Amino acid sequence: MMSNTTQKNLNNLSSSQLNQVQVMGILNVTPDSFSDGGQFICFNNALKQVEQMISNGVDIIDIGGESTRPGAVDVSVQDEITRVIPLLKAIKSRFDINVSMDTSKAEVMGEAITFGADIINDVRALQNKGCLEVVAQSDIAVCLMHMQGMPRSMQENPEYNDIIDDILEFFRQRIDCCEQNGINKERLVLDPGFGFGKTLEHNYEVLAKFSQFNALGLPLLAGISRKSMIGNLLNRDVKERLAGSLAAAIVAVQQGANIIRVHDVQESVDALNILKAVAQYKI
Ligand code: 7PJ
Repeated sequence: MMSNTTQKNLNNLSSSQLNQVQVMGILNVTPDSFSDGGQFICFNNALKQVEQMISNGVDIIDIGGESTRPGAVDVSVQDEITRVIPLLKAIKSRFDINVSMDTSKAEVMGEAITFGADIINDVRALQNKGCLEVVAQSDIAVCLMHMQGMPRSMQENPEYNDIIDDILEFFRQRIDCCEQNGINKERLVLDPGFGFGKTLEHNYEVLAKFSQFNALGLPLLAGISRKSMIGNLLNRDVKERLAGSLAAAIVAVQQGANIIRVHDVQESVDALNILKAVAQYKI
């Protein structure tokens, strides 16, 4: 029989907490992203995809113009701006939806802020030159993601003392740094960065212990959708990772993830709705 503590751990989220979980839909406009690279390069296709995600219940659209997959090539500031800013403007003028900009470049952040982005999503946690300053001059939200190393080489030999402690320590340092530079803690979201400088085992340990990141008192984001941690565990090609991605997203939500970053919006909203239906009956 399941012990009381186990049951409590699986059920400790209230219905109202679950109702606040947000689905972030991924919109890649890079020619080389691993799962949908090139598909949305065409502007009109991108807008159709946004429309579809909105009708499927997305809360935030995450626009990314730089691929961060292992070994990806660098993109120039101008190329990234040309890819993402017209799309941001078009989305903001046509739809009433929150937009997040997945970028690590201060110049792109500045443009994104000017043209109405609601969140800066930085896989380098504002460590690049000028980022803290640009973000400090605005009042938008920022997602600080943990990554060990840099995309080109991050998967070569990732090592940690204690992966959870190491990530928590990184978060504390970045939060301090943000506060010292005039970015209030209230604006921050934290993300342990699945797949960024982490082995398969590291990724599952982070997922298993995800609830420990709640200790910092900030909203948490989990981005697991279609990643190799799903594919390599299940031996599934990128197009066959939906079930695994949904299961992992739900595990993260049950441990306190406030935002899930996904490719498959409709299916993720469905999975979340099952969790919400169950949560209504909890003691
Ligand atoms: C993440 C991201 C993630 C956040 C990417 C991919 C690679 N931003 N951008 N968290 N991943 N915050 O989608 O597989 O996990 S790009």
